[in-house]
Amino acid sequence: MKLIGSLTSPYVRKTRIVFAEKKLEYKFEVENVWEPTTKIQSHNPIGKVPCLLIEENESLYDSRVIVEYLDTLSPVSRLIPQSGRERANVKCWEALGDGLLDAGVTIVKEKQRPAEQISHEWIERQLGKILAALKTMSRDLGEQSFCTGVNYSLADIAVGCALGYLDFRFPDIDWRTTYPNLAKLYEKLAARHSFIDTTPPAA
Ligand code: GSF
Repeated sequence: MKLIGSLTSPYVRKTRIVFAEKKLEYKFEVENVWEPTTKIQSHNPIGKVPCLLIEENESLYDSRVIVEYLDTLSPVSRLIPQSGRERANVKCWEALGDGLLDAGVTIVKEKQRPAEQISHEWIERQLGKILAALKTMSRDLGEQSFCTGVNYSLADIAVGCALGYLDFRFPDIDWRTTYPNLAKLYEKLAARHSFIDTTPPAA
């Protein structure tokens, strides 16, 4: 399998962490999808990474689809419960982490527009989503060891990638002071090899 991605994308990071936790082999191809010469659309018509090539002409895209597939490939370290409410809960945590990322990526892109075109109202709206997501993460984590209780799961990976992205792109958001329980969780996650090996390079 070959994963197409970038070293800075938090969605790609989530996928690489799952590869590592599942102990699955893969090749990693770095692709800059913002270059006009990118060939990403021959594998993913939406033009985004991560994109997983299963065969030369067979691809899977969207990190949520890829990680769900990877989890079925090996019984090592099950990351998503098989069914029911438990499964939906883990996927909802993932949606929360990814939703925070979507808002963050939107802000980063908005700020790259020419100064006179930047909408501060739009940025504030996205910032509101980030802050609301953090509040919900902290409330639902409570004093548990991991997002859904005692077991490490995809929920923790998604939340860890979201918090890591805030450190990377939004160092002014002091989520550690506001939410010490998230800081405690993140400290545990950041010590895992899967997180250490996928830390984004300094901006
Ligand atoms: C989001 C992927 C994404 O936005 C997923 O895979 O989970 N829901 C998708 N990827 C960005 C890179 S980044 O900001 O992480 C991307 O490839 N953007 C290219 C574009 O044309 O929007």
